[in-house]
Amino acid sequence: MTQASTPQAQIGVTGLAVMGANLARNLARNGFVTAVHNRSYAKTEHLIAEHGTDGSFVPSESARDFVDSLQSPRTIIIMVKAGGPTDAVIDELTPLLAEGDILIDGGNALFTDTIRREKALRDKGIHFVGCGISGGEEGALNGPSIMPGGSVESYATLGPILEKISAHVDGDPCCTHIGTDGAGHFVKMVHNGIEYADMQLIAEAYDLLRRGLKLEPARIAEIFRDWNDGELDSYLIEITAEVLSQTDARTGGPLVDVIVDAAGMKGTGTWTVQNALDLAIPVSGIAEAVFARGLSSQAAQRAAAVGNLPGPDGVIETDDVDDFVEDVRQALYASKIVAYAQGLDLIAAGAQQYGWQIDLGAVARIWRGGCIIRAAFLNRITEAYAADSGPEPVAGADQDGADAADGGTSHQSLLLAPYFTEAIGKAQESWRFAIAQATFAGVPVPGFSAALAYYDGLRSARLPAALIQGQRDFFGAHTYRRTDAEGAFHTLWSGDRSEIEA
Ligand code: NBP
Repeated sequence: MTQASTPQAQIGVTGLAVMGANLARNLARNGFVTAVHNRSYAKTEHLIAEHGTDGSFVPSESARDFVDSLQSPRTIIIMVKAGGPTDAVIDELTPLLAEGDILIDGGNALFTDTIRREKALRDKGIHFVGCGISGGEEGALNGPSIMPGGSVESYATLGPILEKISAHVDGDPCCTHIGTDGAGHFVKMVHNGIEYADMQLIAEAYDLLRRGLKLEPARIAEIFRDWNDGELDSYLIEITAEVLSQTDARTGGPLVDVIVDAAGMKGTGTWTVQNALDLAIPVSGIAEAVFARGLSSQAAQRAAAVGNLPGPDGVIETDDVDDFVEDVRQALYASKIVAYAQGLDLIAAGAQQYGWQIDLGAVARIWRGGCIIRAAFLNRITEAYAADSGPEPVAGADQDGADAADGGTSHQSLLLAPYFTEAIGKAQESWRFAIAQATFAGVPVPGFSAALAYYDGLRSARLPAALIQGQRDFFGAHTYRRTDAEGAFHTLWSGDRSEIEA
């Protein structure tokens, strides 16, 4: 530990709760002289007392001393509660900063807040970098996945530091410049949305094995361990096996059986769906995951319905348990591919909407390590975007004409990358069978079903949207386009039913 006399710190962290403290330790362990500050000094003192030997820290009690302890141009990471607290810290620090300084928000900010903050600080000559950081407290300490936005210029200074402290996979850092202003926080938001979908799909697979096949959690843990050796190899599958094999000390039974079945959420999944709705991008896997958490938490409604709403008892009859377990595995894999494809579509649409140049292959690459959705399968996504035959923008796919829905994307689905087309092709018989069995047995699989419905919708040459356009024209004169002529048309429904050009 060193004392603040002359500016000596290379980077600073303000906000020393679990994430900030661990990030500061990570920086110090990687050889950066790290200034540390927190609104209440106790957390700063605690960090220095407990971990001061991790590296070189410069603690400060006041914001001014903290800023003065940093070499110019100053580089400061804010790790406080998102929303008002972030604005409060920015307001406190800004008058103390000089042109060219870099202020990084590593919290889970809403990307539109980041766009606003970046613009306000840019006008003052300060680089504001909204930076998604994933991996929880363990990731922050040992190497997270880092998604910085902000100016290209700021990344020249910041990039080498963040890349050094990030997780590394096959020698590559799990950090890249995502795009300008709010791009990093947008991608982090979608990352969290995909995390929701992935967890829901795993939970549905578990439910089919537990309730459907009546397997014990310890046995299901073994199945998940086995799955983790194959295509599904991922952090979430790995920790699922850990949770399922945990014995409850109080009851001696499986811990999962005594955990209240109401899933919490902090809001980033909801943000993802809200923004997907604004951009008219179907992220049904993420939406179903958010809704399923909502349903799980409706305790009173559920209690009133149990035993009172008729339906099957959830038991799946099968002659061959191993065969059905494999069907569930394939259903999980196919649904997961769809959920990721939808999330990447949303990133592509966000990039289009907000003017970001986002390399989707690089996004998949930096999600391979450090973050909650890290998975072997992300290599396949990176490869798909790198390959000549990978998903390319679709020329002329933008919607136009009569009252087309706003939004949409010209980006081609990941599902059309040969590797994924083949993977889903192989999985789909099992996928359909598992969903059909679940439906007959009364086991809810909203994530699996929504993914399959999306897949079948995407590959349909004709959709019933034609009828919807007819209905809309009938009651609201919204017009429709024809398959055989240019322009917008309206049928005089309450007149002689002739068609006019609108
Ligand atoms: P919290 O989100 O719990 O925030 C606590 C920190 O915010 C403390 O340092 C607190 O200072 C500070 N703070 C508050 Br609250 N109001 C403040 C104000 N008005 N002015 C200055 N400081 C204020 O901390 P966290 O869980 O470490 O998360 C930090 C950020 O990282 C959040 O945005 C979070 O969403 C994000 N994140 C968290 C995780 C995770 O796994 N926890 C993962 C990824 C991202 P005090 O000590 O004086 O009260």
